[in-house]
Amino acid sequence: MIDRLLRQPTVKHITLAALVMACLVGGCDDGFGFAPREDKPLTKDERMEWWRDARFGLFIHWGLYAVPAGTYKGERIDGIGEWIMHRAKIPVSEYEKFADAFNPIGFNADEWVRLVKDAGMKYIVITSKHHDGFCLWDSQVTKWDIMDATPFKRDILAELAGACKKHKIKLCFYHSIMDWHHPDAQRPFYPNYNDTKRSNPNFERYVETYMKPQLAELLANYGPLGVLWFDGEWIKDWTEPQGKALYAWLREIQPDLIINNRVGKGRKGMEGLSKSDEYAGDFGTPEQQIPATGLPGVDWETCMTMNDTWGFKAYDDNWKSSEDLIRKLVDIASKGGNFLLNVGPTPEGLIPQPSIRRLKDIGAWMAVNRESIYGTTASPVSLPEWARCTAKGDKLYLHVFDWPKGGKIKVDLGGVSVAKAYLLADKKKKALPVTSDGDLVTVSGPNAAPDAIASVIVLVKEKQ
Ligand code: FHN
Repeated sequence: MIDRLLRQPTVKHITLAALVMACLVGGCDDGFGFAPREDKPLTKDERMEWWRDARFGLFIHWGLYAVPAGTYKGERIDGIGEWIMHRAKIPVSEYEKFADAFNPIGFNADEWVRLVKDAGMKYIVITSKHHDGFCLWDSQVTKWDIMDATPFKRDILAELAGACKKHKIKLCFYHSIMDWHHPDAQRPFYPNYNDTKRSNPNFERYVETYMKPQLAELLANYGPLGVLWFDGEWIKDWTEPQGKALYAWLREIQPDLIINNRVGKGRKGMEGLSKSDEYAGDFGTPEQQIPATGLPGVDWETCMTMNDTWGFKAYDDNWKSSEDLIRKLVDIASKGGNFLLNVGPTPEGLIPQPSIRRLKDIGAWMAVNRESIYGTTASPVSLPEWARCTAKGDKLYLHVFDWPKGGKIKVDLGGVSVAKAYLLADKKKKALPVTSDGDLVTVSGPNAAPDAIASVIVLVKEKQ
């Protein structure tokens, strides 16, 4: 029934929302790891709980741009790979040809989700549609999708939804408001698809008869989603009131949904949210950066590439080291944020080997130290460059990046008294000697660093 309605773009979307909601409330099991629906709507804190606990997720930028992989007509195109259509000024009719070559038979949703789980990540955010407008699912409102335009003809999002359900990983969708393919959106702006000064007089039609029906499909057919992660909101035709209305409409359909700040124009300053109700969205999205002191008072998530591109670029070898990525995860957690780390799979459907290696390294560190990341809050103390701290219950987790020779760790805990200290890696929790001199606490650990990247000392606070 919903399917049939979705094929009629003129359907009144309020009715559609009600139908989708009825389906979700009535028919969904909780196999996705979501709490069963309460009669009472969740508070924001309750709704954000799983996300705040998770701290670490995988961003996947995957689409037709993986086919040219950074090269067009023999020329290497500067910039991020998924922008090649714009950067190389590729007309829509030419770009559409990449769909014929998109046949990622190596794609294995189960393997991807296992990799995510083993890396210690709790959620996946995948590009349902990036700026090129191409859809990775079986959309009924366009033929510009995986089923109709490519030889692959498998609903990638459905396969991922199945694997996420099986492995209890939250599935989340990235969705671009800007659309370079749709005639009522930015397509007529060619050769400058990203012209931020131009308007399309038919943009409202794109929103009502294309974007919203597509979002309704995503909410109806892939189980309860964790997050809808919008992007491409900077275009002239998108306004904050539209963002607020879309936010409300989506949460009518899935009340527990979490939505990022780019649903509206909330990407301000350090890409956080205003503490007032000025902007729509639930969390800020600093991109390729970690705010120096976090974003106190708002939820936030740093998204970041492992090399210099989001979408696959065959020759981008500027990889961050595993050490750097693990320390970034710790740094972000110590400032109260989440880390959304990106991979850009190949046109064959494979996650690049350098990304896999890094995810495995992070997973090995997380297997020992995850307690110091999940469910923690920002550091209550400020520490020097060589250390970070996270907090949970009666414990502080002191992450030491540069272990001092001799193993004496001296930190100013601002008056916190320590009842016991031990290495998180030590299953026996053998107490390490602790002395205090005013606010300065000294923990005596082993001479050599227990972990070359980040050794975690658990500091159990004295009961007050
Ligand atoms: O233009 C996009 C870019 O391609 C990528 O998707 C990133 C991820 O956050 N967001 C946009 C730029 O802010």
